[in-house]
Amino acid sequence: MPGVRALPLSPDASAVLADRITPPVGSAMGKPGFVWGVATASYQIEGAVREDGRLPSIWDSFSATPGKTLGGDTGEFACDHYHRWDTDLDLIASLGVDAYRLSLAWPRLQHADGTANTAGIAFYRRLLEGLKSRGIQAWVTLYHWDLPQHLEDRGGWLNRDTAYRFADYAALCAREFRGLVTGWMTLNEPWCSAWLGYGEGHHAPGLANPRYALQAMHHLLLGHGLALDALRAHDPGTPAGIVANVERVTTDGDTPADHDAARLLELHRNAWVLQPLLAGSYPAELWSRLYPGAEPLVLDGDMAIIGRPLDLLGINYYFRSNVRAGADGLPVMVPLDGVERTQMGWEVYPQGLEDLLRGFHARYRLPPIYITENGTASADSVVDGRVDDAQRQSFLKRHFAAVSRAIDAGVDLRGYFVWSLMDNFEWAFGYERRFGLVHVDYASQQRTPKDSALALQAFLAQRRAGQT
Ligand code: IFM
Repeated sequence: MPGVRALPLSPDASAVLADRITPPVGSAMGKPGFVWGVATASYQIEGAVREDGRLPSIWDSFSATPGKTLGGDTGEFACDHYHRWDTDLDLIASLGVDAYRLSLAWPRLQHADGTANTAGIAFYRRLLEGLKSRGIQAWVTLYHWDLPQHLEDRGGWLNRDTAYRFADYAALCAREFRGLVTGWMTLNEPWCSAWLGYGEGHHAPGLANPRYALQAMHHLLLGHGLALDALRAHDPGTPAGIVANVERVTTDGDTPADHDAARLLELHRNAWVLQPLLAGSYPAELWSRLYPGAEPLVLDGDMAIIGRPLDLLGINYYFRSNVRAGADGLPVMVPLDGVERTQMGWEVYPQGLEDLLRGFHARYRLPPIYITENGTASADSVVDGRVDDAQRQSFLKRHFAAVSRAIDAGVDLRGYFVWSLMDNFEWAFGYERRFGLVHVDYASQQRTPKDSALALQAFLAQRRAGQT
């Protein structure tokens, strides 16, 4: 593979590496049928932002604004995947995974008047056919944050009309790509779009008002429900759902107020998204306690659209937060000392994933669950052709064990996608933070599988041989 450095490994070395990552012996995760995959997103890897009629997105504008991203990094070139997709697919195939989770760039697929951009469609068709010919399932997210800028210019997710434009785009994708997609996901992490993008301004479009965030969330979820209808109308039979990021929240305080503060923050992180999707209502404490006056405008019938049954729910999990109650009883972040952290500063807390999955299972009627993202960033570098990412291997092994325990406890969990296939544009943190199983040298675009990639490859080979 040009541009990819692969390590020849002896069988002994492979076995050692596999052991560093393997889920517990006998786990459902080691059985045939469990879906193993890797994940990426369009703006984070593609580059080629001005090619073949692609329109500007909110992330082009945001990252080009001084001070918004670390080092002023943008997605202009990223991993140059738009040109290297074929060898990148070979790389994915070489890992031995069953599936690849990717996202489509809305600004590549529709012109500003809503008509189809045939060059963009041709790109994704080549990609999806390339996956199919390699025997790899395509799990496709419609929206991983790259909103066309022209829609933001008309209010973005604050404008109810964006939800309807999203449904039109979903219908186009379903018509064009049906037969090539194993699972559809409407939105990736609406919490991040709404809160980081409209509530805090750390993400595009960079607005900072909780009232905006609650309204943007409502339109995102409405768009999700309308898009589900469109996917089902134009690609019936292919499972469709949504991806939510979730966060474990605990308190090290010992007062009832501390526990209430943890409950409130967890509601803001998780129930804000999951409750409307799975139980048909918003948690009203969002506006009665956390953000007074921020109740969103919800029209008759909206909650029924948002609550359409899901065929699948993607869960993205990374860390836990610790809080205590402030003087007003509201949550205040109190980072714990002496815990293991990643390059992002996030606490490594695998138990949180099991806790959350068991909690959701007890509270909601869940559709089949897929871990659509889990992984870690570390300051990896290539030394003598090798990347020794010991923390990632240990992180993954401990999270696999947590997932396995959740399955044993009765959660219908059917697949796991590592975030990410390769190092990429980590949004406001630019290229410094490395989440990949594969190291990317951005100057040369050389890809070097890290030891975690080799370990995953070795484990999946053992699984195929029935040795897990
Ligand atoms: O890189 C992101 C991804 O785009 C969405 N989920 C979290 C990842 C790590 O921050």
